[in-house]
Amino acid sequence: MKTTSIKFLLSFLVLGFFACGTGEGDSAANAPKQNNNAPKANKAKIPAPNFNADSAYVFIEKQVAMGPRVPGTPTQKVAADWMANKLRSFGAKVTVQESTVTVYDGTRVPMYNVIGAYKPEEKKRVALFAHWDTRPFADMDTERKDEPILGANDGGSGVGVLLEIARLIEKTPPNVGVDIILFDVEDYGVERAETYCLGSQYWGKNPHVPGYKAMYGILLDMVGAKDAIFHQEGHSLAFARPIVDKVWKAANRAGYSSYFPYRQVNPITDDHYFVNTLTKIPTIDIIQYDPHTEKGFGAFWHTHDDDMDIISTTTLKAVGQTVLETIYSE
Ligand code: AHN
Ligand code: ZN
Repeated sequence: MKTTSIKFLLSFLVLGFFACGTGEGDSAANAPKQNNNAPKANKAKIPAPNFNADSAYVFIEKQVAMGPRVPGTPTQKVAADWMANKLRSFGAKVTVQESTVTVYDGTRVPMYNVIGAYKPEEKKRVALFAHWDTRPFADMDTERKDEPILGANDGGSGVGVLLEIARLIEKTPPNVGVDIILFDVEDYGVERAETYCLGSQYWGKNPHVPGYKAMYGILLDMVGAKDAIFHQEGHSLAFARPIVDKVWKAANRAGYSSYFPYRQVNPITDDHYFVNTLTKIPTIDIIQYDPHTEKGFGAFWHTHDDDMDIISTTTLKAVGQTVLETIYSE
């Protein structure tokens, strides 16, 4: 009985002390002040480096110069090795995830997902995705429909932007860990959605690090064409609306809001769909898609026009600087 009442009295006194102890004059005033406007992390904010769009452009040129990067052709391995070496040269810890996947017609092809990790021990991470393979046919063209495309934009552009980001991360590391994840065998599909994105489906089921987690993911797909616009895509909004908000705000701060209008478009089956459903990492897709055009994806899409002539350093800059602004504000 006695101890209970003493405990009660003690807790009353303790509560009372904290309830009143908010004045400037009390002993807690010597402790560092909390700034409620500071970013959640108590690390100092590092300004985003300057994205060099000419450098990204050259990374795209290098890929296109290899010819089509089609799964099952000799160029596939050449391109995978080139990307792995590039990431290594920019200080990333590189993993090449190698397997074999079965495409729509039953053909088995090799698959190389190329992954570069920065600060691999850091728990707070951001995953940046792109596909690097190119389509084995030009089914949207009027001629040479059975020949592979060069894929400067569809394949090349996302890799070009992410390699430039890797180059900058080595020089100015952000607070968070970053993984650059380049998926193979995205564009070997026909009609059915599951015939696309075979590299990301493999990675989602077999992450390169067991139990891999990131705070969020950003997929870049067709991010280099002249006059591209990036709308808020349906799956991104359904699975990762706060990340869409975060990235669109970053675009605004970086001065590229005209490339990122606040307009929603229907869901698109892309690598982010499989990342979201298989790993639960909230992941958005920055993808050129305009429902008011004939194809939605630009006129070059899945044709032989997808070459260096349609690539714009202005578009690359808008996307690259926006992604950097997002990462460096963590
Ligand atoms: C489909 O065409 C089903 N999805 C678009 C994904 C894609 C193809 N991205 C680039 N090429
Ligand atoms: Zn494609």
